[in-house]
Amino acid sequence: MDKTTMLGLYRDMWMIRAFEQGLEREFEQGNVPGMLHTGLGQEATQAALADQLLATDCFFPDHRCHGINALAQQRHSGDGERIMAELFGKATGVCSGKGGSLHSADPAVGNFGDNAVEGSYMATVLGVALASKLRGEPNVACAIIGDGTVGRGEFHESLNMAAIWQLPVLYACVNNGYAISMPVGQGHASADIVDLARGYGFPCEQVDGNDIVECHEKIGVAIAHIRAGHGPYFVELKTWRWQGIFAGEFRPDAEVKYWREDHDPILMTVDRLIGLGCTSAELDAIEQEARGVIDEWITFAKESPAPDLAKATANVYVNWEVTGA
Ligand SMILES: Cc1ncc(C[n+]2csc(CCOP(=O)(O)OP(=O)(O)O)c2C)c(N)n1
Ligand SMILES: [Mg+2]
Repeated sequence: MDKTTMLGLYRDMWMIRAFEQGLEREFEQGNVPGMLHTGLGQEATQAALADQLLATDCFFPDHRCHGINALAQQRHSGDGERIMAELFGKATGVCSGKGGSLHSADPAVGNFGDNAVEGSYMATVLGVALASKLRGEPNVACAIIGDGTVGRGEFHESLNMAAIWQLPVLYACVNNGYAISMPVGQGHASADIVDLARGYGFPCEQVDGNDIVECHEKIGVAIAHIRAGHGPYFVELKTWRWQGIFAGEFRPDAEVKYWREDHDPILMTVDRLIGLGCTSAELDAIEQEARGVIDEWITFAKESPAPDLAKATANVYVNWEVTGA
């Protein structure tokens, strides 16, 4: 990977990390309603996807995808701050504050939104993919799912139908080792999810999800394959989330140290960039710039008005206003 591309991805990873850390801080102060699941530690997976999915593609983010949502919003619409405002439940959010973390969506930038029911969009993604195929458009429909979703029936139904119909679906499985606190090897027949996907007969790849170069390259190969009309592709991105679902750490100290210190996606990229001749000062400036942008987004979100109560039932369904009970 050339230095310019890597620096761009380094910046994107800092945008994600700063976004999540800022959000965590605000959440602890009671400024962010609802629950909070962050993508801290998984920045490389999201930066690599955001860099290569187009506004004309579609992606279904999971509950840790604030980063990809914000990058797609910023890249394709120039208003990433509206994802932050959405998380704060404000009228300026992409869903006017009604979506929050799990239902932030903006199809204009390719973001088709998450769903509180894990795995449900494994079915929906097929419809978007089928529409692209019937129209002859070279678009990719991407489902970003956690390892936990693999236990749902929809996971297998989706892979099966995508294979039979040769649909343009990218399955990006973010295997962070746990669903809630269940280790992946205890919840599934294989700790390597790629083993379970291979039986459906389309290309499957396992990737170090914290290595931005490998992530970017392998996702690029998958996207090129799908765009060329060769059918679905499955990528397992092996990573680790900093955050548990609940407060407190349940994982062994050595495992925490390995992932947070020795295999941190940002620190790994620093080593590579220094090797390419970048200076620490240059890299610090990129981090500070990202933090500055995110601080502005947080200010925007905090200063934005709350949604108008009188419009609480508007746009709940497309073209179908809900009238009072
Ligand atoms: C069908 C369904 N079952 C259970 C839940 C509750 N739930 C929310 S997150 C989660 C674990 C998801 O694990 P994984 O997919 O590995 O994602 P991670 O949180 O590790 O990123 C569960 C079981 C849900 N949202 N939907
Ligand atoms: Mg998981």
